[in-house]
Amino acid sequence: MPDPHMVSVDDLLARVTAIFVGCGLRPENAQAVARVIVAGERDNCKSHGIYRIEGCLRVLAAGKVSPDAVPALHDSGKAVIEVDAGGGFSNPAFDAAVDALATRARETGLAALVIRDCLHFSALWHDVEALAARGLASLSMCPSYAFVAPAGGTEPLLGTNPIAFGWPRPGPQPYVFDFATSVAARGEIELHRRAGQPIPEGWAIDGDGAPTTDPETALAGAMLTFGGHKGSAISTMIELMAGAMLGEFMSREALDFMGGGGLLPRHGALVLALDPGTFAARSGRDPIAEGEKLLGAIGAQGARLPSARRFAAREAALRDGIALSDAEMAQLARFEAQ
Ligand code: NDP
Ligand code: PYC
Repeated sequence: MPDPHMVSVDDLLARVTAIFVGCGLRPENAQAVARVIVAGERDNCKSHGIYRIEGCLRVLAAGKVSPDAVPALHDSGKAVIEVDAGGGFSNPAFDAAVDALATRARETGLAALVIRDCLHFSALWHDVEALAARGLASLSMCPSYAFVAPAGGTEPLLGTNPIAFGWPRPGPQPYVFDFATSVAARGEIELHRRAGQPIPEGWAIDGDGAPTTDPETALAGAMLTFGGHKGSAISTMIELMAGAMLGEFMSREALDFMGGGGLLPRHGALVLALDPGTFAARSGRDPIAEGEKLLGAIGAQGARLPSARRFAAREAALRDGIALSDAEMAQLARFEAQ
């Protein structure tokens, strides 16, 4: 990047929060959405960083998200806790429920959070990191829009359906992986399109089912699942668990409801939280220490752990600031002037 502009994490957070407040979001909602976007930029996850502001503003302008939704927590004392996002963004709903979820998981060993009726655009590592910081293992997943063909098919039917896993470790950096079940997130293809760059082979097919490296053709055709039939099955599981099982939209329905993929998708999300201490209690072994043996052995082979790149980017950003290009600075200024 030629001569990037260095912006501190706190300054970027203040600016992005102000953009959303200026667009009418309730301050708590603006803060929650800005936090996850700035965290993405800080960790150099460009596909879910400040590039997402535009999509959030578009859905706000279209009146398809409730700016002042107040998340409503429904806790009947059972293992499953629900939070109704009320047609608002998912992030404030998660923030409103995470402590209740963690408390229930510690009480019972295993608890689930159902997020209902939310606009979802964000990376999921944010959720599982929050639970790892509370000493819990977790899985987070949600459907998306039907942009992805099932393995062996050619028509978009599944979402890019992300799944994230978090495992607590001694120290501030948990074990976390987080990925789309498509080969790449749709945001990555969109960023290639904007940069005028071809996408790698194997990411997508055109309308006739032929492989394509043209981002425009890929966005109009169908994306492919990672790992062929294996990613296809995991993506299907996410449709069933975080869509059908919750009584919320699956990716096909989300696309039909919004009348196309131009706006952020509205659906539900599922977060499972597990207390390792409860599961291991009768074994007499310390699950975190046992986990460290494996994670250490992976590192000893010279293999990197998922999120290691992200944590390194985070450290650099907290120390030196976030590097933004001229185009990104200009875009921020445009949003601020709106
Ligand atoms: P990536 O392929 O960029 O990364 C997937 C995971 O693999 C990350 O945890 C990454 O860690 C890790 N990883 C990458 N390379 C290696 C390696 N060589 N060795 C070990 N680990 C590695 O993710 P995707 O493009 O699939 O997804 C990007 C984001 O998009 C996710 O955060 C996801 O939640 C989000 N998303 C959200 C959707 C939604 O509906 N809200 C839909 C689809 C995606 P690291 O980051 O450190 O490289
Ligand atoms: O990048 O695939 C994606 C995506 C869809 C919804 C949010 N992110």
